[in-house]
Amino acid sequence: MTIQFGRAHFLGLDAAPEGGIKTYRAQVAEGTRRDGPLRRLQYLIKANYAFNYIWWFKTRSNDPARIARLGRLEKRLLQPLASTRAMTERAAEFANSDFHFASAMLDTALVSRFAEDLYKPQRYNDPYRSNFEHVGSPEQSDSPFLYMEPQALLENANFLEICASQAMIDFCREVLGPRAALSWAWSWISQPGHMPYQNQKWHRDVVEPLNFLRIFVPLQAIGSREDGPTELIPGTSQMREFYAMRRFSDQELEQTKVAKGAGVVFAEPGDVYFVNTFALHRGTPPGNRRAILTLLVSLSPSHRTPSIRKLRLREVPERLRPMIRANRSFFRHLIR
Ligand SMILES: O=C(O)CCC(=O)C(=O)O
Repeated sequence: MTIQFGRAHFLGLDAAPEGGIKTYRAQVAEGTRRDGPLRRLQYLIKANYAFNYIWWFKTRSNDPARIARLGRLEKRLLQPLASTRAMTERAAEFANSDFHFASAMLDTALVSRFAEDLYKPQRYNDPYRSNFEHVGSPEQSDSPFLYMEPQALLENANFLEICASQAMIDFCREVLGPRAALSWAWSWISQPGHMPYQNQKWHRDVVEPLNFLRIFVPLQAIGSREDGPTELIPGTSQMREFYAMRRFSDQELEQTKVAKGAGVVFAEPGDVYFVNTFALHRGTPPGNRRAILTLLVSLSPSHRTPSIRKLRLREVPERLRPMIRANRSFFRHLIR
């Protein structure tokens, strides 16, 4: 249930923030979330705060100059000391180009273990189609996107080990500040043989928190257009055109692509790239199956974050606990 008062929305216990995410009630029914009056109240406060925080600002206007002003204010309020610190060189470069590439940041064996987990027969969904579900192996489906179920992903040991990469966390903190936290993640297989589908059309990620970035972890080598690389027009996050909440065509963006130098990102397993996806970007429809993991890191929670069933530290594999203990704030939405 979602009730609207002007621009504000009230989300009930049976509202799903995105396709494929289980509602509070569904999580309680399947036994993954504990229920009780206090828990309901806590959930409602968090879910309504997170949802309205984004929709209030961003439905009013998505103008990048306005978003940047509000973003600076958010940084100052949430981490007053950090906002006076000088930016590192690579963070300043990221602020200009919306992009940072880190070669061999992750252990390739870890990346391939996680890729195996994504390719194993399981229940897949598609955040763009709330009623879609595929149970089985990827080969048994011709759907354009097969996403790992959010909670299965957020609890996956190999996923958590990837997220615990200190080098990755350090870069997020350089860009966003010490309160940077993992607030959502997606991992999916893009299947060949489809016209550009959903995020394969040019867009900005407009329904995200004010200060955020996304981390892309390719789960296989991406060496040609056939492999389905991410395509980005760098330096467009601040550009005061093309910020309507819609997809854009190649023709509309032709001049901008030439002026700013659009490019595709080729990568090997173990490489990681960080993107301010408020900049114009898209996936490329692949000629071969392509698997990717992407993390949302932000100062404020995303509208999806309150749906996470938090793990206790003792539920996490022992080998990961020291890294998580050392980065409690980064994991605050996932692990208590
Ligand atoms: O698939 C990709 O490489 C890009 C994905 C994307 O554009 C998105 O998730 O917003």
